[in-house]
Amino acid sequence: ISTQAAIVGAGPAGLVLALLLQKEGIDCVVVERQSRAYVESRARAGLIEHQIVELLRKHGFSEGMDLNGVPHTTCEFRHGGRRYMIPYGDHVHASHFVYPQQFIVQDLLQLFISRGGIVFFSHPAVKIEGLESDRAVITCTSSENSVLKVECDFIAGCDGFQGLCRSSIPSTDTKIFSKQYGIGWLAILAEVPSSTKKLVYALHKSGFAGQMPRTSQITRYYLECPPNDQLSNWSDDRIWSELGKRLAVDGDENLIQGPIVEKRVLNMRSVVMEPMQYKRLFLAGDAAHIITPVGAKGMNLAISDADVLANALIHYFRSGDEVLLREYSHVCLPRVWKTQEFSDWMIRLIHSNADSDQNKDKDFSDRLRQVRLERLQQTDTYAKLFAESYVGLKQ
Ligand code: RFL
Repeated sequence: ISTQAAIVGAGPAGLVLALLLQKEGIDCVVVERQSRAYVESRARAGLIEHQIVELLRKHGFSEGMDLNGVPHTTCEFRHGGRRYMIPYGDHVHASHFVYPQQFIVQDLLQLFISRGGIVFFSHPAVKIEGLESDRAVITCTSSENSVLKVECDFIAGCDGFQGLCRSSIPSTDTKIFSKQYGIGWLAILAEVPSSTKKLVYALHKSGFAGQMPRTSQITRYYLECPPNDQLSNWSDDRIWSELGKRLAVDGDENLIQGPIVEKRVLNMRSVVMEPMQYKRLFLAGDAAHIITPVGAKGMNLAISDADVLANALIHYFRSGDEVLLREYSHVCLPRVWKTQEFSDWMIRLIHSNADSDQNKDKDFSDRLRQVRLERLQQTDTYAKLFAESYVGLKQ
């Protein structure tokens, strides 16, 4: 088949891009490695930045989020048995939305398909050719062993960090920047209401613990652990006991225990590729950069890239002018790096071992963490800077 823009990947980046192009009458198709049921149930992110909420609303993609999402304006840090409430929304007059990623994907897919959009599910892209010629070609396979060839003017590589698109770019034409923090997180999904409606970051001497409400019945928890830790080290009993210990503060903490439905170990690392484009191939979202989940930014960056790429493609198909396509990386990367800087700051705030695993340094870092929390509570300008990055304002 032939189209103007072929989109690889039906995650948040690929679907927002598909809808924005569809809205402007640009012909596009999406190819996706997994089945529809799989992508619609993949629970990952949950925190949507203020400017992404505005973007989804502006284009009419926010019905589900507006009905079922929950606005958040305060987060809570815990350290040394004390709570530090940060009313970040008040500092910048803006709020986050908590609405799980799988629901966003469901909403976007439903909208795109109901408007006539085509998604080839269970069709992994296996080969990309013709990037240097007039038309590029993506070859996909399917479970029936049939082959689908998609010929197009441009390819949007929205296929995540493990996808094919980034690896189709010659390594001599790009530079990869990466950082490993030497820290692991056990990411847990539990079918329980959270004990508080706020996002909680607990800085404990046994390691970080996080409590992030997702819906009234589902909570995401995080526990710091060694990188590459084995899941077999984490029985449900041990998880609840560590959460109880690390989240404890003076007062009324009541951790509600219940079924744990998912657990996985994430290694804290960040990667950025520059530029985010090669000839007819443009990367968006996790395909171009990944970020530690500390500041809850990955999905937000992915949607922001999709918006920039959609504008560039729409401009090109209307006018034949390639200027915005040439500018794509230059427009996206400053935001990506500002977000990486914030995430790096957050990681040092909530971990005492982000720079070194030596215990004497840990004590020093711990004092710095305490000062940072006090300044967040007491110094308006410091808190405002945090709030701007955390809630995600236009930068
Ligand atoms: P996705 O969502 O990975 O989608 C890529 C899609 O491409 C498909 N694909 C292919 N399709 C065809 N052919 C191939 N060869 C293909 N290879 C791959 C995949 O099947 C998939 O459907 O990338 P996208 O769109 O760039 O979106 C990125 C976000 O998903 C990611 O950054 C976030 O989930 C990160 N993240 C968070 N981000 C936030 O903004 N806020 C959060 O609160 C937040 N929490 C999280 C997170 C990520 C987590 N994990 C599991 C890493 C919490 C966790 C636990």
